[in-house]
Amino acid sequence: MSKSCIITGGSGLVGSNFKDGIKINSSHCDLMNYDESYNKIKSFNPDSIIHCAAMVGGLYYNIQHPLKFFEKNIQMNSNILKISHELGVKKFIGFLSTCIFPDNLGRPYQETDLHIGPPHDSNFGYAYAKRMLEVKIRAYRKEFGYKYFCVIPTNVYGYNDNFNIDNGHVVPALIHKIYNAKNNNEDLVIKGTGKAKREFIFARDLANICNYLLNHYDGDDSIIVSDSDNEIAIKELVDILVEVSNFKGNVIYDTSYSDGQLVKKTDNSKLKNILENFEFTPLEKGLKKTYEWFENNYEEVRK
Ligand code: NAP
Ligand code: GFB
Repeated sequence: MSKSCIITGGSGLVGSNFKDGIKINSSHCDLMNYDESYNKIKSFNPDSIIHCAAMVGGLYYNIQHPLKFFEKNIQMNSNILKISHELGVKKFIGFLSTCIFPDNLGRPYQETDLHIGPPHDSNFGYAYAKRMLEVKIRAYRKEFGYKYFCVIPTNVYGYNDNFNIDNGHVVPALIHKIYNAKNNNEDLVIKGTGKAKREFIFARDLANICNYLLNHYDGDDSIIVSDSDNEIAIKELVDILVEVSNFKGNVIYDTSYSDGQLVKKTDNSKLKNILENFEFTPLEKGLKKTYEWFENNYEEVRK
């Protein structure tokens, strides 16, 4: 990747897992502030932008803050696209998420399903902000002929995640909880029934796929990025995490918590046609590597 590729959100779970590119975060510029961000990004003279920056959080954080998720993401996305246009940035990747697809579709999601029905209520603020990112990217492409497109990752996990137990996603939240339960000899409490099903992708795999797409994909449409052959129930995820962390205590399911979307299965055939033989990191291996990384970096991780 040429050094003139800027990666916004470069300190986050996805952005930090890119091997090269100029990684920026809010210490370089607040993307909520157009002028500050325009001047900083102009100084790098980018010819491509991989836009990872967003307000991101797990199910329970989304349930609590629909307005904040909507407003912050709408503002950041509008600013970065306007800056890209003003600077004549040739290539741009925007990040959506499989949780923004219509809820209860009854079949695996395809890229063309994005706007055909309302998203799950638990994260409607985030979901509509992301859907407007897709609409805005389409409008810039149509009006100015830019090579801008969106990737639609499923649940991502890996190094440099947000391991905060209250606002993080399920994998980092459970890794942190297991770490605490092991050290304090406590029970491990899982939120919900464990029946919800998810697909997961290792952040390093997602970053490598995006790097390839930036340099080889000339299409206009969005692309689902998932390993859709490996959908598992949260309960199975818990069993793997207990195994790889060698947790020996009790596991309790607190069913007073919502499960969120029960299913968000994807059809990744479009990605598979572009990336024939990509080897996704097996979930057990990725979870073991992430748990060990968390243990070895406990003092510095976001929690
Ligand atoms: P993350 O770990 O929370 O990182 C967010 C990044 O955005 C951080 O580098 C943060 O910088 C930056 N950022 C936030 N607000 C900013 C602001 N006002 N100005 C400048 N930078 C700001 O998020 P992530 O999990 O890597 O997600 C990356 C992208 O993937 C997002 O667009 C997300 O919607 C998408 N995605 C994530 C998942 C998932 O499971 N994590 C799934 C599907 C899609 P600071 O640290 O300086 O605040
Ligand atoms: O990653 P997560 O928080 O978000 O996963 P979603 C929630 C699922 O994990 C639910 C179960 O089925 C929960 O019942 N779970 C069990 C837990 N224990 C815990 C726990 O301690 N913490 C958390 N967080 N979950 C998100 C969207 O949906 O997907 C976001 O809300 C984002 O907008 C993300 O796009 C990728 O997968 O449900």
